[in-house]
Amino acid sequence: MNRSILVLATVAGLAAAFPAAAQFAKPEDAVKYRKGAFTVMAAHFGRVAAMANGRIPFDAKAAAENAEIATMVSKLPFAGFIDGTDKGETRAKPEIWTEQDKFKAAATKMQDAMEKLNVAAKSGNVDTLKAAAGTVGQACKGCHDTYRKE
Ligand code: ASC
Repeated sequence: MNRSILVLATVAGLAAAFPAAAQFAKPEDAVKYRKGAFTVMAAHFGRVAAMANGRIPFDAKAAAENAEIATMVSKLPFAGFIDGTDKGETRAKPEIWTEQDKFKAAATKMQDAMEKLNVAAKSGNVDTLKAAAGTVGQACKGCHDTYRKE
């Protein structure tokens, strides 16, 4: 591998490893980024939740794959809640910026619950998965109730 490719690969690797360092040219880009991340997370968590609820048949491999993606993506959206992104095409409430510690704690709660879901999904035990999915769902809802407009 030549040197500049190596440098590029390193930079790309760091950017992927530290999503909090995501950069946005305009506030709208940060809003789009976080919405996109929430959309992807919801799609993959939704498949796991549907299995946990019995809405679709349980498939251990699909559960594990989707939980893995949802867990990874759960790290991303919060980098998009930068200053100046409380307006425009967003349902984010101003409390996100006036009580940042609480918002961060709520985000961490969801991310921790997602990590547990990921472990549960790998276990292949549907009852463990059910409990873990319930905890994730509560964390999602808790944040929506407090920090998302209708
Ligand atoms: C989901 C999803 C959410 C949460 C929430 C839980 O699957 O997309 O936003 O669960 O509905 O109450």
